[in-house]
Amino acid sequence: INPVFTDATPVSSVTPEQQFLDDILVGLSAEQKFIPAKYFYDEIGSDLFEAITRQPEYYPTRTEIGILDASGPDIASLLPSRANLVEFGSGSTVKVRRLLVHLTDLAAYVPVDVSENFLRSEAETLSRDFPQLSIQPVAADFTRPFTLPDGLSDGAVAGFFPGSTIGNFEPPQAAHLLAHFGRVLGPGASLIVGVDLVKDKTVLDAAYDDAAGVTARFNLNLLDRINRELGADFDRSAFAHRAYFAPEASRIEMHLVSLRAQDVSLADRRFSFAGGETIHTENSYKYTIDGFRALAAQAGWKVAKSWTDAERLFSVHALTR
Ligand code: AVJ
Repeated sequence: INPVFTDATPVSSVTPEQQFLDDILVGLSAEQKFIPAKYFYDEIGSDLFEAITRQPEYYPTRTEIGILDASGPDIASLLPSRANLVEFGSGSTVKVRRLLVHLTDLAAYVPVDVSENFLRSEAETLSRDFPQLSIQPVAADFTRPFTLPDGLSDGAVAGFFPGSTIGNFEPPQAAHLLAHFGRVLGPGASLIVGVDLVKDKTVLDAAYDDAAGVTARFNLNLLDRINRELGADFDRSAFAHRAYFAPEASRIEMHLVSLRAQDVSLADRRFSFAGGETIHTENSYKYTIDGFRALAAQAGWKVAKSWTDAERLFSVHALTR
């Protein structure tokens, strides 16, 4: 299975390496230093994220899977027959498999991901387990305009955006992204979205600072990655992981804290850190069910149905246009 390259994304003249360097230089030059969260996911970072999802404190993944298993028949009945399912940022196929067992008359599954190799290998294993399903991967950045493959059935199109990835965007950007999904999917589309919920601060803090230190390694891997790929000289032992729920913004913030005053060199530049100064590495917004429904409405979607677990830890929403 070869991924289709979307032609709607303009060919950019900067290489991914150049873009990575530019983004890090911009982030380290800011008053509050920051690194875009998308850079967590090199090969080591992706493995560490998988390990995070197995930590007892990290409830989102297993809770969302439980909701998908329970609501699967309901979701299947909401989708029109012979629908095409488009997953934004498909990554591993663990979650969509839980839906696919219920969506037995799906016309095609369209995984969309920037990582072409991963996309191809995941599509191949999936096609072994669902031999009747037409799988049509698209190698694209889902935040940018792209076109769906030619030759999808005339059936309606449904989007799938699990994992509370929506929480990594500032709420106005999250609304823009939901509206963008509506344009990509077209008129009459549905969208199934997984959204993490606001809850007790101690539960949230623990989920992003597990006792085994896996999330800490995930966060610190950013510095190793910058050293490896861009030739910087970060001393990772001089930084510490910090993650906490900030209730005013309703978000988890992750930072790397400089444990002493120090300088770091990168591309002939030096960046100074005061002791205690931080690099902001991630935001993970948490919504109430009504708060997320309002955001979806703002982006032009109607909320068909919302599901949660018994402890109200996580939510899944079916939206329609
Ligand atoms: C799956 C990207 C939404 O915010 O919970 C997990 C990433 N960061 N632990 C999340 C993450 C630290 C995760 N997302």
